[in-house]
Amino acid sequence: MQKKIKSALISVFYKDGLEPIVKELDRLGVTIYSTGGTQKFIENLGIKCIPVEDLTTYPSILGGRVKILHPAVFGGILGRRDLEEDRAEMAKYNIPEIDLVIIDLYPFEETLKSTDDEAAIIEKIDIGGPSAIRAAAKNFKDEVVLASRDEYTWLLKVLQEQDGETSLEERKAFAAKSFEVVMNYDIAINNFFNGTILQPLTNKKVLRYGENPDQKAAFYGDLDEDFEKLNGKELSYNNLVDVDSAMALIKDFKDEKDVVFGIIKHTNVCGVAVRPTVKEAYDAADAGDPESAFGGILICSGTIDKVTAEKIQEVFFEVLIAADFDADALDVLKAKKNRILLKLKPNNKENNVQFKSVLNGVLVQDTDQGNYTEWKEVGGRETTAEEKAALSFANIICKHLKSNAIALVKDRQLIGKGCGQTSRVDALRQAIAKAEQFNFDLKDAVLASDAFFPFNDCVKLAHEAGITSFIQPGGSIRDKDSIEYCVENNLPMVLTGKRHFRHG
Ligand code: 93A
Repeated sequence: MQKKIKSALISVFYKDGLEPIVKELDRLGVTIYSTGGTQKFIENLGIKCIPVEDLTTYPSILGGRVKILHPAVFGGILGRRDLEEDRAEMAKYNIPEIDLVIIDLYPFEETLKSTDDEAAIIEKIDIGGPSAIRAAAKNFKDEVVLASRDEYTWLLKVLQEQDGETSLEERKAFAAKSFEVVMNYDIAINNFFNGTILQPLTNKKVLRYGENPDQKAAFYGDLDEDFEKLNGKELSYNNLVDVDSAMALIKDFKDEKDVVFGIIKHTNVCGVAVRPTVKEAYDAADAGDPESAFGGILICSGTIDKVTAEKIQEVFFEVLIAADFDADALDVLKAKKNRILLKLKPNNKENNVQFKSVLNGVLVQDTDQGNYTEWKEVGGRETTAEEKAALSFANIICKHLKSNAIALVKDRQLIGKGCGQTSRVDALRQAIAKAEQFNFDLKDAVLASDAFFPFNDCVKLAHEAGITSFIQPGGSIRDKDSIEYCVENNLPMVLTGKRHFRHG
C-alpha cells in the first residue's frame, strides 16, 4: 500500500548529509519534530521544526539520557493507523502520527576506539535511538524508518521523485535494514561487556549460489575495503573462498622485496614463487604445477605488465588479484570480459578472526598469525643462508595448504606439494610425485611440514628422493627419531615451535 510522508522525527548524531533531506521534507510540507542538536541544525537552515519537548512536555533530562523516550513520541511511531482503537487513543492523548523516523545512533564503536574511559563509553550507548528505530521498523506498514546515513540517497530519491510516497515493499526493506543496524549496534555493545568477538553481519550480498548450484548462499562483508574491481563478473561463493586464501598467502609475504606470485586452487596454494620481476615470478609459480593451476586464482604483489598479461591470457583463470595493473596489461586482460580483475587496496584490512559452522553452532578462532616462534637448528649441520631462505619460504607455503601438508621448495619456488592427506607420508609421496611430474630435480630441495613427524619415515623417504633440509614445528614425543636420522646423515633440520594445521 502506498503511504505519503506527512510528518517526521529526526534525531541524528552526525548532521552531515542531512541538509538536502530536510530541504526536501520542507518543500513537501512535512511537519518535522526533532531533538536538541538536530533541531538547532535544522533551524539554522531556516527551516521550521518542532522541538520534541513540545510533544513530550518534558525537557531533555538526565544530561540528554531521556529525550524521545515518551509515550507521545512512541505512541506516534507505534500507533496502527488502520486500527480504530489505536486511532482513538492517539486522539485522546493528543499523539500525532509520525510517518518517517530518521535516526543516526550515538557512535558507540568509534568511542570505543578512541578512549578507555568507561564512563564515556557507557554514555555512548544509545537508548532512545535504537528504541525508536525498532518501534518504527515494527510499524513498517505505516511508516518509513532510516537507521543509517547510508540510506540518505534512497530517501532523497523517494522525496524528489516519488513526492514522499513509498510502497509497502520499500518500507519493509528499510525496516529490515534498520533491524540489522540495531543488531550490529548491540553486537558491539555485547562484545564490549562480554569480551566476545562476535562480528557484525553487515552488507549482505546474495550470491548466485553456494559451493554447488543447488545451495543458496550470501556473503556478508565489504569487498570494497580490500579491492577495486576493474573487470569481470560477480565473484562466486567458491571464488570468494579462494580469494580469501590468496589474500592470506600474500599477507604472509608483506615484507618481501621481490615479486611474489601465487596460484590458488580450492584454497590450496598450487604454485608460488618469488622472483625479481613479475613475469619471472608468474612463470615460476605456474611451472610448479601448471596442471592444477587451470581455473585457479592468481595473486601478485607487483604490477602486472603487458608481457605477463599476454602469458596469463593464454590460460583459463577465474580471478587475478594484483597490487596494480599497467594500462596496456589491462587492455589485454579485459579482452576476457568475465575474468575478474581485482586491484589490491594498499591498506586492506587484517582478517583476525575465523568462523566455522559445526553442529548447528559456530566455532570461532583467531587466524593463524605468524610463521614460527623459534628457529632451532637440531640437524646434522647448520643451514646455509640459501637453505635458510628456502626453508623459511617453504614453511610459509605449508601454512597455506590443507593438512596433512608437505611443501617442497627450491630457489624460492614451490616445486611439489602434498595436501589434504590423511597421512603425512602420503602427503610427501604426493609432493614427490608432483615434482617429478613437472621434471623438477629434487636434489638439494628443502621440505616443510605443517606438523611434527611422529616417525622418521618422512625424512628418510625425502632424503632418498634427494631432499636435504627440513623444517617442521617439532613437539612429537618421537621427535628424536627424525632428528637422529638428520644428524646421522649430516642434514639440517629446523624446529619452528609453531604448528600450522589447516583442517578445512
Ligand atoms: O540519550 S538517549 O539514549 N535517549 C534518548 O531519549 C534519545 N533521543 C535521541 N539517545 C537519544 N537520542 C539520540 O540522540 C539519537 O539516536 C541521536 O544519536 C542523538 C541526537 O541528538 P541531538 O539531536 O541532540 O544532536
